[in-house]
Amino acid sequence: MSTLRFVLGDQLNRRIASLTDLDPETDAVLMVEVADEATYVRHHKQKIALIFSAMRHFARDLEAEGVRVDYVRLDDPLNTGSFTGELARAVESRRPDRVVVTEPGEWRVWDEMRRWGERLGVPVEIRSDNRFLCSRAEFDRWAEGQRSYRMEFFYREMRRRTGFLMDGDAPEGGRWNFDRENRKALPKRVSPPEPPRFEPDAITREVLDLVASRFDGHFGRLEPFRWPVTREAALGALQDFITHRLSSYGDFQDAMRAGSDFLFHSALSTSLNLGLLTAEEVCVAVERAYRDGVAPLNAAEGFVRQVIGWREYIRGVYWHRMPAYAATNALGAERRLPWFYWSGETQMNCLRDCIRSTAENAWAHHIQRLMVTGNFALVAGIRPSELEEWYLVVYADAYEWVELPNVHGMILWADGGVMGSKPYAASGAYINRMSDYCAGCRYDVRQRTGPDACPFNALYWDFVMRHEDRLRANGRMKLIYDALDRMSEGQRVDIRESARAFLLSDEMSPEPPPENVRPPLQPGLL
Ligand code: FAD
Ligand code: DLZ
Ligand code: SF4
Repeated sequence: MSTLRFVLGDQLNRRIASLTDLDPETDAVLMVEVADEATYVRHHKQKIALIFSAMRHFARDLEAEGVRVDYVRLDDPLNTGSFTGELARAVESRRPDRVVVTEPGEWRVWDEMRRWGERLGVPVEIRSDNRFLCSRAEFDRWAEGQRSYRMEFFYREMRRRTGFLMDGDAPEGGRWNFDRENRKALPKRVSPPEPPRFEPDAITREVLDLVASRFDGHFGRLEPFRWPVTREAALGALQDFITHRLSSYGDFQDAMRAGSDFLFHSALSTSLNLGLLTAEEVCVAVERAYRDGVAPLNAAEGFVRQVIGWREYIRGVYWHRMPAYAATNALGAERRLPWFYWSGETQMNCLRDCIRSTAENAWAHHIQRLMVTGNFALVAGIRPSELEEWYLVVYADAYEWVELPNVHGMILWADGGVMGSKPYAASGAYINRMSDYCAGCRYDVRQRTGPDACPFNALYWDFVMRHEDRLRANGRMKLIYDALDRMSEGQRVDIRESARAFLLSDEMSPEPPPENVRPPLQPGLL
């Protein structure tokens, strides 16, 4: 029986479900670079380069093994530009007995994939994505009957199931979660080591040229390009993290520092989400480092929680709730996304630095995504669909299965609390405590209202007042509403006026300034 095995651009693992029973004698692998995927949102230039380069390297390695690969390049004159069009062409020319594919990471593609068999007149087998430790069906069983979910309970189940950091039936160190230890600000004397840069080889250089010519108007800098594009390089990145950064990962997980883009984070998300690394192997490596005394428990547990907890939970929620999930807007947020999210041109130092790092690296660390760009959008009431598109475009690790629940649920609380018990709203005081941003800012973080006050402050309290009906009854918001109750009516009026003045200011305009003659989405000016 001849099988055509269709491998998508983020399924680059030799053990992916669609390749497990590959027979080089009878089978062929199909991989396609298509315009539809590169432009349905205008992805960051580095993200497109990363995916195309990693795809080409993966195809090369399969060919070296003796596997037949039908690899369609973006500039192939016969390329139809879509997954369905390219699969149809391959079925027409190869006439396989069946097509085998692994389920995709987006509902949009899944919906298309389910129709392939009927449309193309060939049996199509869609296999469960074995890059995840918890399958869609297993998550559905866990979530069944619950109106809202809590990551912490899911995480404990995953610890028991996988055995990571367990001491018999109990969690290693007697506690499931060491998050309390992981909230230190970064002392001035600590200099985080830079993660490795992987210099482009000939394959990557060719892709960089292609992206420069075809996607010049897309957001972000294309070079310097630093990302691992092969499994070998990704394993090197994992080892580098364990040797140089893991031991401080826990302590400084929530810290931020201007101009210091990676701190002690692993920067492994691009490799994990492409399939170059698996969740299991990174956790095995981190647990081994802990058991060998290379890293403390708060670091190892913090990392394992992100991977077998948050990452699997986020994906489970996505598939369990889609497609209805994306359509909710529980807080009725309708403001347009300000232009500065694309240009970086804002006087708010924290946002300027996070958007600069995003433009330069196609990456920002978690607390920047959560407490700066995300928190600002939450308290300013940005429309979920606009912010979701921004996050999907700008990060090299962004695919809808992971981007959407993080933005829609975790940040904007647009799901009304399905995923997280309370919105992650914070004033400037939080950013000041966890970073050095405020010292270099034109705004004053200690002022709550007035033209020089940190905009996060008035926007935060305005948010708390705006959503009082919905949030006051939430036990986790009690201290906040107690503080609001202590404010005088005059203070509340000042807050509302300050927030309103800022929201109407030029900073918040969704359009580029009229004198802006640069191509759109081009933050080379930063
Ligand atoms: P580390 O801090 O080293 O963490 C290790 C790994 O844990 C990450 O590589 C990642 O695979 C996983 N992880 C950690 N937190 C999460 C989370 N909340 N959801 C899923 N996985 C997690 N991550 C993405 O991979 N793609 C996205 O598009 C994405 N969008 C986000 C949007 C928002 C608003 C927020 C708050 C978070 C988002 N995250 C996303 C999660 C997280 O910010 C990134 O995974 C992390 O910054 C990647 O850097 P790292 O590999 O150094 O992570
Ligand atoms: C993101 C992306 C891009 C930019 N280009 C391609 C591509 O040309 N070919 C491909 O197979 N995959 C690409 N991808 C990743 C897909 O968008 C991804 O597989 C789906 O969104 C499902 O996760
Ligand atoms: Fe950001 Fe406010 Fe601090 Fe400026 S003062 S860096 S706007 S938190």
